[in-house]
Amino acid sequence: MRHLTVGIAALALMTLAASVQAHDYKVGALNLDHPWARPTPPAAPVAGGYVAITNTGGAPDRLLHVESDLSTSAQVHDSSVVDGIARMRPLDGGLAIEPGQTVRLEPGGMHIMFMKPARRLVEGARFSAVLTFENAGAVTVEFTVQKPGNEPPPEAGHQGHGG
Ligand SMILES: [Cu+2]
Repeated sequence: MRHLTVGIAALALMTLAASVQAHDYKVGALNLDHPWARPTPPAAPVAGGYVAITNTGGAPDRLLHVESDLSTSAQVHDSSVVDGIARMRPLDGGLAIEPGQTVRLEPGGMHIMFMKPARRLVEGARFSAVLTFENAGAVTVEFTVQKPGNEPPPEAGHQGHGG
């Protein structure tokens, strides 16, 4: 019994250690790798959230909406640079993830935009959000607040093939 308790404590510690590094989630045929958000200045009007979503199934899926206690409204945005000016717009109809595809939400590209965040995001903090997909359903994930460029290295064998 004592041995079992120690084992569980060790497991809990290992889980804790892993949680400050990469973290990922599965829902249906989707893998969500390392949700993270940028630290924000005080009273920032928006906060950007990022995650890589891989569709391991045989049917397309789409991210329909995002809810979080961080903000009353969150949207999926696409970014583009037009005449040297970065612009973003909400993705109509959600974010499609085709079978076998990994869609990376990252700075300068598509992202989740938390509107009017209720609090400042400081490095090392976490917040949760519910991502709802058309087929896979809803999944609660934790976003880690970190500076861009601090992402853990991609797992071996998970790198893209260029393009
Ligand atoms: Cu945006």
